[in-house]
Amino acid sequence: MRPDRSIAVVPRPVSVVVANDPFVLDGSTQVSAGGDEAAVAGYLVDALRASTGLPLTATPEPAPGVISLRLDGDIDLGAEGYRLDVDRESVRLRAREPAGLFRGVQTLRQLLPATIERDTVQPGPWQVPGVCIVDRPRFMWRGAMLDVARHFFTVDEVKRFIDLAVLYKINVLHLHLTDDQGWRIAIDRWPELTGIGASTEVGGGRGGFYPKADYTDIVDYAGTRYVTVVPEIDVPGHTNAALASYPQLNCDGRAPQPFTGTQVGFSALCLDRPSTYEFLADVFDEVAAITPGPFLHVGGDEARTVPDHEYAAFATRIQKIVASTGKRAVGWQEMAAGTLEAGSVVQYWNIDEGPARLLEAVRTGAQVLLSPADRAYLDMRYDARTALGNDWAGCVEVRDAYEWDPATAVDGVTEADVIGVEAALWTETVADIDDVEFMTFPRLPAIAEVAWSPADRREWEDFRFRLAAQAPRWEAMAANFHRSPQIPWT
Ligand code: NGO
Repeated sequence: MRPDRSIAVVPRPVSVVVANDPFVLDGSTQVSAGGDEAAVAGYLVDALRASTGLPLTATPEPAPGVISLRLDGDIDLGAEGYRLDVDRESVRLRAREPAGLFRGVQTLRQLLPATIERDTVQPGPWQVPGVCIVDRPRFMWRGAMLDVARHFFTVDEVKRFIDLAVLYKINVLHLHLTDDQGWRIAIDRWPELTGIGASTEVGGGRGGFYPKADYTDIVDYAGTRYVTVVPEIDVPGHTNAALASYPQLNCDGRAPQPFTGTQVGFSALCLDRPSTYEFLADVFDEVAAITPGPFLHVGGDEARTVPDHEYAAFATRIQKIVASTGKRAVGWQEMAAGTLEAGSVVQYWNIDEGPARLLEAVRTGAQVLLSPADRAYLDMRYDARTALGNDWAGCVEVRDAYEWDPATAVDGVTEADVIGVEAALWTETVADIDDVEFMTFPRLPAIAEVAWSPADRREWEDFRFRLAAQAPRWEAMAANFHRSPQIPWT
């Protein structure tokens, strides 16, 4: 494969041909879009205005010297595919759905000079190479998980995380909302979950939670970027914060102390008390009501104190509770011990467990979401010198995050069984947004390309150079990142 380093787009598009003269934005450039395209056009204008200082506006009129966005039913590239044609006269972006236009806008951003990402006026020139790009994702689920339970992150920080992720065409934000150290989402019928359960975090900090309006704010913001929020309420293990809030969830009827350490596997809801199921029905009902997306994540990982047969029965039952809210259940791979509902998604993470349960899950029709910890866990150290992070799955450098294929990651699980790929940032050691960015970049773009680009378009030597070209963009956005020695940064 001959690397075309002049077109440094990540994830690599399905097809790129450089055929024409470049387009240059100037004072007469307009953005043309109809009513159905207006939202994405507005986003594009906002993205271009601050740094170019150009008087760009979105107009419904086709005009010369134009960037045009058009929905077009004949663009047969799926719900997120797009076609981008650039020549000296115009930039034409077409897609069947607004989400496709939005993904195409991210490509356009990356074709412009990195200074386009600054928030003050820059000199230009604002040249877009004369390309014809045809593009569509390999997998429909291209996720990023943020653990807001071990350390709490504010609404603005979560929005920042979304904004950085969408540049790489991530389309799912999985929020790990509850764990031993904190319960982060308000539940009206169980107010102490946040009254008590949200009051701390790892290391003993003040914690925090999202009132429903804040959660809705995040969901709406994600929606304007065609990102689906998948909320996770982790049960029956990882529940010390809930157990500390309500004595009746404990088998001995006594609430434990809040937990600010980092051990896992010690807590579990009392599975033979009726109050536990009232609690679960209320919680999933309230979370479903404020979640427009089709999925609720039930966790299910590491319930080490629950006997196997009780766990299996619970895994079956919790999926029924989710189904009764009209949503599809997602669970960590342990959930496959239960009987899987049609439409359930099993999230693979634990590389130390053999494939048997996953294979059984796909035989019964479940789909697999891939987050193998030695590839897709953003909380693993990059190398032995990384100050932050865990290392139970080894060190995960950029190349490890990049060089694997979803169709062969688990023996016997084929491409058709895979719904997608998700990078997971656990935050035991990640305390603020600078840390989040450091662990996320540059590995999230690597995972994003695994999830988006066709296997035969992915090649490490080529990726290294395209990834290096992202650094000036992160610098322009004041985003922290790890200067991996594997990447030829300039
Ligand atoms: C495990 C565990 C999490 C930890 C994480 C750290 C899963 C699914 N459960 O992954 O609680 O935070 O490892 O890497």
